[in-house]
Amino acid sequence: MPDSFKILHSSKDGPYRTGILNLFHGQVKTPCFMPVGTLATVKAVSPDELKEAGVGFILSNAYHLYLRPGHELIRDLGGLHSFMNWDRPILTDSGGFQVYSLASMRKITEDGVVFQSHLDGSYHKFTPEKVIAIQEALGSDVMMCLDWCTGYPVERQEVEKAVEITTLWAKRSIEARERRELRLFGIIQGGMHKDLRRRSANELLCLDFDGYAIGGLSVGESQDIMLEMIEEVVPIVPRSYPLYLMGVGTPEDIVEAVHRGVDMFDCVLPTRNARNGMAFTRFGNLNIKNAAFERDSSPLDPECSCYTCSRFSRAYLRHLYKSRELLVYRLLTIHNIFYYMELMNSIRQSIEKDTFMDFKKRFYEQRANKK
Ligand code: PRF
Ligand code: ZN
Repeated sequence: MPDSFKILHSSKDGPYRTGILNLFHGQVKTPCFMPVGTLATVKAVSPDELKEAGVGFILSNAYHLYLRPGHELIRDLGGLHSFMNWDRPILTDSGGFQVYSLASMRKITEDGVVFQSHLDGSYHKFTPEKVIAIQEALGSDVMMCLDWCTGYPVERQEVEKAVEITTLWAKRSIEARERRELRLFGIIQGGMHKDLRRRSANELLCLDFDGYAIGGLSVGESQDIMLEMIEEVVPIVPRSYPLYLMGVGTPEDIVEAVHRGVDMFDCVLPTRNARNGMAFTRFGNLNIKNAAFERDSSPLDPECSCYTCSRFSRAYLRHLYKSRELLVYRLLTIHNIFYYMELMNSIRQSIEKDTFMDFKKRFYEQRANKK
């Protein structure tokens, strides 16, 4: 679908650009970051708080919602947007990664994957067709194909098999889709092998997807290797397609991947780390448990204008955290999400002004300079 992604401004100095994704529930500016709402909720915050923090696009998971409460129940209640009261775009992951990381048993065949639920040990089978049906029942703005995500390190032979099966499943996914108003992305695998990355990308590009994702990264490899794999894929995918790096990452990972041509990201880091007492700031990461904050009346980040930073001190947040008070999870989550949204804003603005390289330099200088 060529009109689902419009490039606004391309850099003359590299493959990075800004753009707009046109989705069923609205438009999203890229490069963008999607906070993770696995169980039809971004943990600890409400949809209104997400909007106030500037969020326009979230990710949810077909695997989890299929197991509980069930995609048919959600469909019968009007779809995922209505169920969770979120009226902006949602991308759902297919379950390829969740089966790989969560299920207690899995057996992959050409037909699909049989796995045991991480909730109650019951047996289930995902096929490419089933996963499309689940995501169409949810009403996801962007659906992801069922894929085979390999770990690291892993035998080359297994990666070859994963690429082959991922392509086979991608073809079946395309044929299975019925709701044309929902977008469908293919997922490039290939582990840490450049030739397999190229093979996977070329095979998927023969199929008619609305966008492409790079999967199988951020599974334990170094940042250098991850970036090399991205550099292998970017020149192959025509620039008219949005490119999504799945499950990445730290602020540094995002800045480097944008520089290399990636448009979309998702990661649990801002939300999960918030619940572990870690705040992202322009001046580096900060652990609210730290004794140094006991009497610190300054906000988490002196330059942040989020709900949390404009009202509460580090000392107060530390006290809440030490007392396991529930409010702290909400306040730290709001701040971290706001930080990620501001990061994406700054990235987009600098690309449009042709000052991304200056932005990048200042980004690293600031993060090395704790306040
Ligand atoms: N495949 C899918 N989802 C994912 C990944 C993948 O490879 C990753 C890799 N880090 C995150 N989420 N389907
Ligand atoms: Zn803040």
